[in-house]
Amino acid sequence: MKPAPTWTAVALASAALAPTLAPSLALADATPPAAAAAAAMPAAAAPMAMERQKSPAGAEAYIISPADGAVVHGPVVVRFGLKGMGVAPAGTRLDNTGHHHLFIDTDLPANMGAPIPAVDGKVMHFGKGQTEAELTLAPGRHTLQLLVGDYLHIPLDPVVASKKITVTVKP
Ligand SMILES: [Cu+2]
Repeated sequence: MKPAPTWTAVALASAALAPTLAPSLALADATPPAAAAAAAMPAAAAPMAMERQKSPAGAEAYIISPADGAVVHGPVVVRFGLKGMGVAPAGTRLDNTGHHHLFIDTDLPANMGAPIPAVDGKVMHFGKGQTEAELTLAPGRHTLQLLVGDYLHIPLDPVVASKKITVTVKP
């Protein structure tokens, strides 16, 4: 008859311990989410800002060709490279994808929170998921730079853009 009371005592001790541990664990867990929620407040308070799609860590856009500094004859075929994420047509919402935009003789947009504009001869969208383009450029020096946009043409966060390269088109 002795073992029965011993078991009961052990069970009671565990039951008594559990409620003591649970609240302290809950408190410890609550601190980081509360801090994160506070940090997220300014973004949530700006309903007009469009939510940017996240780019995967290490994603990179680059111009495969022409090489930076190349001297070429027109028309110029520009080949777009993308590492660490995929290409999807505009309008297709898929995680870790986007489509290319080519900036010719112009800087990337100052506002990365808005859809990339289409500017004739300066900013081209490749919304079908194209990975190259043939350009007719006037003779002389030109700059080329890629910027990846999401299904709504909004740059990703963090921004995935190539280095700006320079090409010289021979007359
Ligand atoms: Cu676009």
